[in-house]
Amino acid sequence: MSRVKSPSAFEKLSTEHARKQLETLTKQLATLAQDWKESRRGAVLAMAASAMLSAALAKPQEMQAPLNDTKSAEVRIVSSEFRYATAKVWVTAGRPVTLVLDNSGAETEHGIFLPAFGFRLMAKTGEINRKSVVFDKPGEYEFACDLPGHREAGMKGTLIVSAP
Ligand SMILES: [Cu+2]
Repeated sequence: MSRVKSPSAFEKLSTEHARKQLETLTKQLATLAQDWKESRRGAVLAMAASAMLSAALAKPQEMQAPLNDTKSAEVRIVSSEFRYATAKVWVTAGRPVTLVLDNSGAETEHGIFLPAFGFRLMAKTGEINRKSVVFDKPGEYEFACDLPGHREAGMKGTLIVSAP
């Protein structure tokens, strides 16, 4: 008997993973069915259940894909009044990076302005916007929200571009 690691071994793992998820979901479905009997929100619950089921069935296939070897790194910056949750951002010079401005929890429009690179990314209330960019000069640069008063209120951070 050979003990070669074959794709089928991996498939087995995936199948087992799917089965476990299905078991959990079956239990959840049973609970939902019970709820359905007791409530008038049956349709909503059934929809939620089928959404969970298809999500579970989709998972094992995702597992078979190689781990995401991102070519363009993504940096997420969450903005609120009046700060960035990520006030220090590290990137590598010469490599494409996608800056994601997550303004989904903010009460007003915010932005990221990097005067050194003439880079600007804005997001309205509730929006998540992204922009890909290559920073080619190593160094430390300030970024800030340049809407009136925001930078002064503390909406600023540092972009550190390291040499490759
Ligand atoms: Cu702002």
